[in-house]
Amino acid sequence: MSIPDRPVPIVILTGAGISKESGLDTFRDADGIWSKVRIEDVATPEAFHRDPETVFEFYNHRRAGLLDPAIQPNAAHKALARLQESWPEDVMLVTQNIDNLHERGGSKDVVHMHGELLKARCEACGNVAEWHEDLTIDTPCFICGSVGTKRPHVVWFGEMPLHMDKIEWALTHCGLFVSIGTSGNVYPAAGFVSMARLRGQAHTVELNLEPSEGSSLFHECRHGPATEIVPAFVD
Ligand code: BV8
Repeated sequence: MSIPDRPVPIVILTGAGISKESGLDTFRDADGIWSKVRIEDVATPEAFHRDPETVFEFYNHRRAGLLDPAIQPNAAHKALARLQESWPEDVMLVTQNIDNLHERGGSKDVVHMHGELLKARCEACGNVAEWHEDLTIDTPCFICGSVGTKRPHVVWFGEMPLHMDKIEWALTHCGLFVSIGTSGNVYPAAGFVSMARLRGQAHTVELNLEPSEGSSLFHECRHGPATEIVPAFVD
């Protein structure tokens, strides 16, 4: 694995493509999630305000799907966990994904910049808790007791991604930035490669099934299924 000789953190960004071979849909592939529902109807604060039931149903369906025992971490998730084990202080794993397959594959301290499907948040008290059941508008907050204030702990379009200060710091100090399984369509994640190159002089690598929107911005691109190219890159 081409790691610069400077002892600086490695930053990895993953997207839906790393979970595809585990059985979870991507978003922008031909059969992707956004080919079945519109972002404006299910993944914006306006949609939630206008029609919470539809938004709850969208995430309840995905949550139940993720909890299906057939959905398991794959060789790519496990390879990244091995990498973290080899470089415990030097790897920051940032994911756009809201699934928990990195954790179940053995990764620690996963930075979920778009939130987590198996967590719910109370807008009244801010409490974030593990949540594996269906959410409805009537689900009370078991911390403050408010009703009508629970939502999926997910970052919608138009909302600020989580942990951006920590991510931007790592990008400006890393020697290696690796982007895995993302189409490079969604910002600010799609801009991370430029941030790593311009402010951090990192070596940048894209591991994806096919060239992404931002492929030309990377020093190195390897294309193929994540379960093949990620272990090959890590090991
Ligand atoms: C924000 C959670 C500002 C929900 C998601 C410029 C700068 C800043 C913002 C913008 C900007 N331009 C536009 C924006 C607004 C917007 C945006 O980027 N819109 C896009 C559509 C143009 N961004 C935002 O709104 C973000 N917020 O900027 O806030 C702000 C500032 C101050 C104050 C307040 C706010 C928030 C974006 C987060 C939205 N939430 N996820 C949920 O999951 O339901 S994003 C959504 O796209 C997905 O959830 C996913 O996380 C994300 C990225 O998708 P990918 O992971 O890349 O998936 P995709 O299907 O696209 O690609 C899969 C790839 O895998 C493909 O390339 C495929 O080839 C590959 N693949 C397939 N199979 C395999 C494979 N690779 C390997 N192996 C395989 N087997």
